[in-house]
Amino acid sequence: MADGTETVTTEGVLTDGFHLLIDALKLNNVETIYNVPGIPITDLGRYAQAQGLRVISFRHEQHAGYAAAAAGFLTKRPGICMTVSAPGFLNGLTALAHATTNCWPMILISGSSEREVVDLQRGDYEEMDQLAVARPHAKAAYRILHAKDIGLGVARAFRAATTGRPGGVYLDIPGALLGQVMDEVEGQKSLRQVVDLNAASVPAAAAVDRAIAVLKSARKPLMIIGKGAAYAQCDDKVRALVETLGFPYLPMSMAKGLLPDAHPQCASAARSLVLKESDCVFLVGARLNWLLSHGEGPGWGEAGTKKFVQIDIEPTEMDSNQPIDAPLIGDIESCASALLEAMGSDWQKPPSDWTEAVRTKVTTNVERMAPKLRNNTSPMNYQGALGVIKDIMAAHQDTILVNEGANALDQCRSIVDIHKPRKRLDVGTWGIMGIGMGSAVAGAIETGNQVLAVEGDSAFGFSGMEVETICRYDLPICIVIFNNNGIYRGDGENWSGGEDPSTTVFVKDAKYELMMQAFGGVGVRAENPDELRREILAAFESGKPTLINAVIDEAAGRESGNIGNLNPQSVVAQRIYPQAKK
Ligand code: ADP
Ligand code: TZD
Ligand code: MG
Repeated sequence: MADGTETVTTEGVLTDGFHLLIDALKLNNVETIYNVPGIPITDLGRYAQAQGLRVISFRHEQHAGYAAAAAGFLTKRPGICMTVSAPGFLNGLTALAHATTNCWPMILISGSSEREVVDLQRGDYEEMDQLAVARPHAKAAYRILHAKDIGLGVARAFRAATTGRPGGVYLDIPGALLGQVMDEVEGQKSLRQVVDLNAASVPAAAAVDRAIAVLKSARKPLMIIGKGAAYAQCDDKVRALVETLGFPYLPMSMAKGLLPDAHPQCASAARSLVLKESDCVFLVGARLNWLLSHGEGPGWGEAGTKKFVQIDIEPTEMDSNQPIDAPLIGDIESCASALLEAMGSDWQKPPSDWTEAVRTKVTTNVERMAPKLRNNTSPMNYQGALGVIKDIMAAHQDTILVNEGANALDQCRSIVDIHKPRKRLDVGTWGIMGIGMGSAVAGAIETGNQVLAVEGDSAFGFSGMEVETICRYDLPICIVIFNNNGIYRGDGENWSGGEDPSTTVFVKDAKYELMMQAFGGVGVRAENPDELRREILAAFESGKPTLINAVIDEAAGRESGNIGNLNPQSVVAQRIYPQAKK
């Protein structure tokens, strides 16, 4: 300098927590972060974008989180969600718990306030002990305190999210960490790339022999394929296993399309028959949880008459509901390979009286349903509207179908066939509303494919503001709202006779299409199946954000869709309220 003093330049010499974190994510092949900005992570998002990551900003953290969870399912790598502290973190935590419950890898990175202040509960800006709050809802939870540990923390998060049964991992980033500096060269050396992220887990030979023996002895076998098998991304192996075994199979909802739903062994349309009559059930990446009535009750036939074989990567899943006669602990690809090898080339397919009985039932039920799917009424009922969507999905098989609601969910799941793996994103193991727009955004971003979101009007409301996000990123997402003016039905009454609407009904004939128009997308109304078909096809043609307000008969739905039996019953209601139905 002119005065002769020397300036120590730090440029190129030092790095900081912001950049080490970004570099650590990039080193582990992260391409996209789903986020909502704010203190202390606003600049982290800006710098990440500047460093070539795609940073998708949402309007609410829950939807950024659901996007990250869905990304984990679609890609078999942790989806990344980034939030601010306390309330932003809590908003994202719902999605992290959802990812853990669904066995999907996800990492929630939340900024947090000053440790010194938080830990003495002195009342900081957005004060919360986030690590403690996250722990019970996550597969693992870590906090990084020093810049030199960023590589370690990120590596632990990646390993925990994916290894064994996948799940959600929380990574706590105190704001002060981001500003910490360290030598650039040392910093780069401290970063780690996780090797063999989805490591194989090979089943023991004795377990394979035991499984083969049980499968061989079955006279009326059934296979149930769950979303763990879709997640595993060994589609050819699963298909080979199904076709070599020759068993009828039921796909759980997000396993639909792993084999095309029109596959001759698919028994979805004979679900009651196969669950009740089968003598051996082979579970592949599916849990015997509430979605399968825990493997018991009248729908499962006489208790104790079935044998169970199960493939799962999580040892403690075995025997969690029914006794498992032949547990195969390992990843699906390794287990399927071992079974196929042990079965050899002369595997005896199951007795044809069983497979033909199942096939006949499927054909009869499909034929019985067909005319209902051409129901051309206005307003539409669920079948008429879903008949259109079934046709469109058959003609556009790469489309990602997002689906939530009650009737809008249950009827869509059973009517609309899926033709390719991982093309259906829905409410998952918890059966939650609110996954819609986050899943739709992830579907579009992670695959580049057209997305079709079939949404109950209530379900849509949980994430509806994200239509702005969809318009902002100009994503090829077509939202169809099944608008029946409410939750389950739109014709509920206030049993007190008072003026407030019933607890389950919404504003009649709401103009949801205007929400999309407000942000520059296409918003239209469809009153009959022909209009619905035309508008969906126009949306696919243009690739523009589109919202179709599909008018559904408000009396068409059932209480709680297909799961009304889960509602607790009041012993006095029948006596007190004349309106209460049996
Ligand atoms: P669904 O709801 O479709 O029935 P679940 O979520 O209940 O499916 O079950 C998925 C199961 O798949 C979980 O028990 C999980 O541990 C298991 N799983 C996930 N990935 C793999 C894998 N790669 N190999 C084996 N099992 C897996
Ligand atoms: N909140 C959350 C997070 N998840 C839930 N599952 C619910 C509430 C309860 N719930 C259901 O289980 S379905 C549903 C709610 C509120 C909405 C059903 O109405 P819809 O669908 O308009 O989405 P249909 O077609 O009218 O049945
Ligand atoms: Mg509704």
